[in-house]
Amino acid sequence: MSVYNQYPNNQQQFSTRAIHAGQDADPSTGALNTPIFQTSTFVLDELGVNKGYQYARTHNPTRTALEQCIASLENAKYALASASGLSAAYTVTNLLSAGDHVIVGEDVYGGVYRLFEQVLTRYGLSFTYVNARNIEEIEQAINEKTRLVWIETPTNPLLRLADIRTIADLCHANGLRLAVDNTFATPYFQRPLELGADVIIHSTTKYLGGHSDVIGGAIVTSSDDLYERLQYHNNAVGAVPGPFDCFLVLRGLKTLKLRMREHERNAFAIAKFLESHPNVETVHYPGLATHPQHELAAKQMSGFGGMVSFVVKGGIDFAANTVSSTNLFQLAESLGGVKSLICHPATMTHKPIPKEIREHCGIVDGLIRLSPGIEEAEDLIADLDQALSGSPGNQQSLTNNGTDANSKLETRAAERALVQTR
Ligand code: P1T
Repeated sequence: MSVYNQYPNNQQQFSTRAIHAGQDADPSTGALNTPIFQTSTFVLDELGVNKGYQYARTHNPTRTALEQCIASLENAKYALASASGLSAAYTVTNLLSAGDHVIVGEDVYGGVYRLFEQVLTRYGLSFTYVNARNIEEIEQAINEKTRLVWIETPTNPLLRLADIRTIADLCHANGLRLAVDNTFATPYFQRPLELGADVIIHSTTKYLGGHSDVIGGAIVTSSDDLYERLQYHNNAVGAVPGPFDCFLVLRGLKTLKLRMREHERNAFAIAKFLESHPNVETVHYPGLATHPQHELAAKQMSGFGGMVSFVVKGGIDFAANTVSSTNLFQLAESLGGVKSLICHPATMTHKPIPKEIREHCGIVDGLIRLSPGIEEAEDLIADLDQALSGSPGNQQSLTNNGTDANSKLETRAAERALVQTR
């Protein structure tokens, strides 16, 4: 059998696999932990004979260990590690050809929207954005060019759900593939392939890595055909992670279950606190009985995840004031680390989406996204409580009117976008 992607032992429990799958002691030295194989190339035994590795863009043993572990956790046959969540998304779109059409759940991560709209439309792909909570909307968007349906569930940042099994059935009845971004739920809480999805993508930058110290991505499938084509493109395009980054994600996976339980516990406590706060208009958290898709969440997930978002009264001005006033919650993009983060999606993570589309989806200026870490819930709640104090109409804000606050945030975001394009 090839050294690549041996089908892991999926009979064992989740954490056992997180610690052991793909991670036997190193056969050449006995090292308990998978070493960081910091090498670009591998010496042949003789012409045409190698030890399973030839060139590190194609395969690297540290990466193989990570791929086997992620495949095992998703109950999948194969995983491919990628340089980032976006490169994983991009590699999946390499399955398509010019002229193909993709149906996308509308409130996806802003960077995915930017990849689709600003990059891939130039290559002749087209995208239709739908409310993926409504199966009829997906069905109506299918045309003879449609090849793929792309959903996030729960979504970033509104924590909306899509019914994976129902959508997978619709896709398969129409000869389409279903791709699910499982970054928010993680395989600890949701395994989309078991519900009929064809391919999963992850930003391993988030919960899988878990410590906000690495950028990475993964693609997961159980289809031999898809794996072969995805592996071909991963190598041909070359957006692969280095061995140290693979090591960091592999290290993070070992504690995924423990961390996800804590993230969820904190998210739950915070969501309940926010729900009864006088300055909060709406709370989005699938674990709350008031979440419109709470029942679906309970059915297709084994937990409700660690992310919470909420809309403050007072719009942009009070939101700007709140995100600038926390002490433990750090104002930053990204999510899924042990240290709590707070973010203003409209001017940060979802800035690439035009304002009218953002607002149509519900990503309003008063929306704040939280990624609670694994600090103590009572400290996190006290931090939010002091940040939310004051009156939404009359707070000491960054500026004294909402338009100014908005333009200040927009200017900062535009400056950042400029830096990013350099
Ligand atoms: O940042 P990267 O590893 O390339 O992952 C992209 C990505 C893909 N899918 C989802 C659901 C994501 O949330 C992300 C990245 N998101 C952020 C950086 C963020 O702050 O929302």
